Amino acid sequence: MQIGTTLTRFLLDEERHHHSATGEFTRLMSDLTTAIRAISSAVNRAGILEVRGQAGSTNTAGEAQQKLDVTANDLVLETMDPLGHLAGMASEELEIPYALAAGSPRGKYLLVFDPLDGSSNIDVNISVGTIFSVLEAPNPGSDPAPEDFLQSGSRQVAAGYAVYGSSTMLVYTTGVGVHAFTLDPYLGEFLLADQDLQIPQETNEYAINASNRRFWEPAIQRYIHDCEQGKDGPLGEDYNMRWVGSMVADFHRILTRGGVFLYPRDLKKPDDPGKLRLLYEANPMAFLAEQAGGACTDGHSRMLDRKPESLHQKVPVVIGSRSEVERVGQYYREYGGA
Ligand code: P6P
Repeated sequence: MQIGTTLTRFLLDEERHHHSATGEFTRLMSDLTTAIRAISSAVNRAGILEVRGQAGSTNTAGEAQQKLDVTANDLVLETMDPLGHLAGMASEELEIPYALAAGSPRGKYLLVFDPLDGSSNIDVNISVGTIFSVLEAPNPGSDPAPEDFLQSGSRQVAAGYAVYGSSTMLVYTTGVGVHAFTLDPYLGEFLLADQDLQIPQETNEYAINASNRRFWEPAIQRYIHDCEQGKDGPLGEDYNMRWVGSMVADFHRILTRGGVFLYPRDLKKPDDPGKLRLLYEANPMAFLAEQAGGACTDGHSRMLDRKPESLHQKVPVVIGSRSEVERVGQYYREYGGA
């Protein structure tokens, strides 16, 4: 039986692409996968460990926290804190950045993460995920200021996600392609599944929460109408729709077989620019999408160019096959950006 390429081996080989590599990032990723393996175990035993259901608290967006949101968050914080790779962390589940324990060495990176995206799906056994983004700390070795996290997505050192589905997979990029690994629960190792993943340029599949239709801006209304017209409309072929309600699951499908995911600004909450967060959802997924030949915008401009204004800032998201993302952008321009 061939064991294949372990994530650890792949990371060590990948170091060669980064001439200034000190091995620090490799150790960070290796330790982060320890937390991910622990989250995978908790998710897979949710019904047994009685960690399903709501925690009775809310997150930064006022959304009810699931017990597993808190468990996953704590697993990342507790695993990563003492290891010395990070100067600080920020999480969807924490209002302000997490300050490392007094005795923990400060490292050169910042970790920003959504510990359990799509967690409302836990109780119905639908795939959820962990999303992470790694940035360089402006002042390595010391505690970061809150504004140190507010870096454009183009400055990410690495980004990735774990998807807890029929199998647990880890997908990440350091800017040298997108690579996917499957957790072998018996070995306890992530094994290389796909190297240099590419999002098919052409697709006929879209993902959007269609119940918000009446709140969409005209450009989105027009694009989705095109998709629904299928071969009778400008797209010239029938389209299919999927909506998991878990961005990681929807994005993983798009990364694997193409498609476009849209969570646009909608007028249901006119003061909200969107639902998804820039720093720990849109930016990491945008880095992956671009590295896989796809694209990600806020409808108007490249996501990775946006300068974050706050830690939990929300943005509209259009991500996936480049031709579809560009078509949406064209419609926004035709409608004068509305
Ligand atoms: P809706 C999960 O709560 C999430 O942040 C994304 O993972 C997902 O794509 C989206 O929200 C689902 O939103 O409005 O369809 O429930």
